Amino acid sequence: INWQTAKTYEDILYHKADGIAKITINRPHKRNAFRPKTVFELYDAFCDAREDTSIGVVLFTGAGPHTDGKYAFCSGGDQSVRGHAGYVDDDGIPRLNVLDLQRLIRSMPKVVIALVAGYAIGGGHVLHLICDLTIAADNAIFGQTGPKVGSFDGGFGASYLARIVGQKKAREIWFLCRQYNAQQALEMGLVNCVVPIEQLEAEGIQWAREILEKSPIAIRCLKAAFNADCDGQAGLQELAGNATLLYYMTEEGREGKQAFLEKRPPNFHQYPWLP
Ligand code: 2NE
Repeated sequence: INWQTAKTYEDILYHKADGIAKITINRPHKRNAFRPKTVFELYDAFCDAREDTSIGVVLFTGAGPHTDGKYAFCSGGDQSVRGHAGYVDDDGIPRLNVLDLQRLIRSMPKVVIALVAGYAIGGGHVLHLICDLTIAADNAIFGQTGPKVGSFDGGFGASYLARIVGQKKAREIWFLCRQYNAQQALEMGLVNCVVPIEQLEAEGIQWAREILEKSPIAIRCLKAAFNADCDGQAGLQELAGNATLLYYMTEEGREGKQAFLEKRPPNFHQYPWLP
């Protein structure tokens, strides 16, 4: 695949090729921990991928290995810039802006695949969790650390985790803060498959290519439907937004707009009340 740089950032890399976007956290010296700037850049790149009609799948990954030979997808919030009310940037304002990023990844109508090599820990674990699919390298390590480091994610990090691995396992993961290897993650349904690390990106590209052969509207409606099951009114808004989009594409929907523009009553009698 011939990756082209889509935009240049400080903390992340952003590439595109053949309908696939690849977004890479590039702070291997911090096990790819995110600071507010990292999250702003990720948000920007994910927005770009969302808006680009040529992109159907986003691969989300972490740069590595670091000079010590270790890999990481992401180790969560950068603890060295954690202030009294969140993670602090040069502007001095404390933030938890990763929550905005979680919602964007979850609601964007493109398939997001996490490619996890090495650590997916803390808020980094929640990021892979939020993705539609996760492909793990055989060296992947998963876990939450919140109660150990004075933090927690009681949003998707708790409730969506419990939807995926079950209540007992989710409570174990958060209460004990243990680490789990790729095989254990596979067994608990936390990842879709495990591949040798050298094969991680190729596997992600293969999955992306298979998805790109499918109907974009079917995939976007399915993603919204899976979300609606968990996301209450926000999930229903997403799903219903797709119904509106499809309605706009019908003659019946267009008749309403056309009649308004032509200053005449709409004629909906030509359309059947289907069973
Ligand atoms: C990831 C893990 C288990 C890796 O351990 P190891 O032994 O392989 O590496 P080491 O030596 O701990 O880390 C290598 C370098 O990366 C930095 C370390 O400080 C170290 O730097 P130097 O000593 O070489 O200068 N580093 C690693 N993770 C970092 C981090 N998150 N922030 C800043 N620097 C980091 C091990 O490193 C680990 O447990 N890391 C911490 C994981 C963690 O607790 N993350 C925060 C959870 S809270 C969160 O993410 C969050 C939330 O709960 C709610 C909302 C938003 C965020």
